[in-house]
Amino acid sequence: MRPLQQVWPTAFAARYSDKGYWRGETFTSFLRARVAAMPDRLAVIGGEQRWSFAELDARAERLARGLLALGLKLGDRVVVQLPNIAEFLSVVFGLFRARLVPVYALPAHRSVEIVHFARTAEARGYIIADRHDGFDYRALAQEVCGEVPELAHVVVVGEAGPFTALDALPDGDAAALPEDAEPSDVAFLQISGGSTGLSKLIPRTHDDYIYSFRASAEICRLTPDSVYLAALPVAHNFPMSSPGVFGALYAGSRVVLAPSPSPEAAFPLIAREGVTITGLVPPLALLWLQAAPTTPHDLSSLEVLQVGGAKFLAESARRVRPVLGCTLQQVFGMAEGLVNYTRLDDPEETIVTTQGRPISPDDEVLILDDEGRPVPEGEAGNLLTRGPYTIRAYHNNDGANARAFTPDGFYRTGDVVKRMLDGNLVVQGRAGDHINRAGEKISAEEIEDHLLGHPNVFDAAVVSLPDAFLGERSCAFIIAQGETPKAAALKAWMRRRGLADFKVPDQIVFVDGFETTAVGKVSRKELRASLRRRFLAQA
Ligand code: J2J
Repeated sequence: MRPLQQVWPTAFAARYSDKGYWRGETFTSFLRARVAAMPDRLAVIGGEQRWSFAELDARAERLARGLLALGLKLGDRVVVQLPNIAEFLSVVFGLFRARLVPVYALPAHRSVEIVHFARTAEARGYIIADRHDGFDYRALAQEVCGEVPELAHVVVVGEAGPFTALDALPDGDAAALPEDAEPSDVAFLQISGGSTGLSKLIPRTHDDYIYSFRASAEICRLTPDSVYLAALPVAHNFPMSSPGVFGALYAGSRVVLAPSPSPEAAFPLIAREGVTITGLVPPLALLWLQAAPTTPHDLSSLEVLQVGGAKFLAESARRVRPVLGCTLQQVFGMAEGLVNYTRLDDPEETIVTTQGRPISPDDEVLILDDEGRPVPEGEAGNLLTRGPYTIRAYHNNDGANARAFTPDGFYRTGDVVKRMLDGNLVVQGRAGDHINRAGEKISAEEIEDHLLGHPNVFDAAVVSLPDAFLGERSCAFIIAQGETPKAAALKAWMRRRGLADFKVPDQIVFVDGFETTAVGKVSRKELRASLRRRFLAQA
């Protein structure tokens, strides 16, 4: 098995420790510290479950023992695909306690994605819920295990079917629990938004990730009286760490897990649990703004609504305070590291028109033109960053690492931004060819590769189109061969292939041919841009 690493050069690591960003804490040590300080305080609410810090910790420890007794070994990777249920937290803290390494998958992922994560991470375990949202994850696990036999242990929250139930794990021995991890160890693998090709795995250490959510909790002014609602799928980096469930637990706040981010599911929880802060992607924020004026539920406890993952337009942003009676916080972050926030006491104009500024004084931000020269202050350019919680490399992916990182360790975000005089960033667009569909990033290349697998597809180019609700939707331009398939049949075929639903193109347009030049084919990038231009000009 390839070792998991995330290595900052010694001088940087020393600086980040000296400045107190990295404090030598681990997930296990911080949870234990909360248990010592406030054992009986309510920490996690999900469905019928209401757990104190002590109960969360006790459950995590039991799971840790059980998972090791099952046969998982120190350092093994375990794909975790759970919806927003309390067990998400007992499972991941249990994995940390056993020094097993979670690989976070989204509930929307299907066999194509899970097989890819399991293989790339060389995972030996897979933890799922029995069913969620009408989908049976045990059937998915059977399919995945057929392709990845190394995935020896499948554990199910609920009815286990042919697998092991989380509640029926063997009783493992407390003495078998390992010493706590080193703070510089990789704690888990997060999934990249997939800007080109398949998703990459992002190794995050205890040191760097805990810094990012501890500082985020401070920026969001979380206290033990705060109540954080995880509305988005909690495996996403945003609700996980900005400040997310981990930042909330770190601050001694309470976490409420919503089964769905819809107003119907979330509003009653806000009223019942006195939720003070939550985070949404822009399309959901719009739905909430639409539903709030007529809801019978009391939303007055809400103090902060965070919006991020995709650009929130100023005209929508302006409506948050008058409609919801709370402060908007824009969040511009990435699973690779850098997170920017507007601050709660910023002038309203800054809050509605910018995507905020970095967490850390040591987040280095470069804004460069295509030749790599700094752009004049206030002009748009490519954002590169380096800092105490931004990775230096993806897991086991030399090709991507050579493209995504400069020799001196800056991460090329692919985002085009400008910096205002007060240091706040405004996202202008991006250099890459992915589609940001309601905050889910889709690689054009990955979808094109799938489409090319269809016998009646000769060539395909996938582009983003502006969409009033989603922000962007995906459109596949296709040159057919033989019989032209029906768009609906092609979409159904992609789903059957085992692709997450959000990756199936929203729109399919059949064309006779693609542009070529005298010298041959234009680049994929130019081709996508020209198809998009031509389509929008005709619309
Ligand atoms: C425009 N684009 C944005 C924003 C992210 C907090 C919040 C979000 C993410 C996230 C995250 C944007 N305006 N406000 O991990 O901790 C686009 C950019 C960015 C990419 C990263 C967090 N907020 N984006 O969205 O890894 O293009 O992380 O590079 O999923 O989302 O996507 P992801």
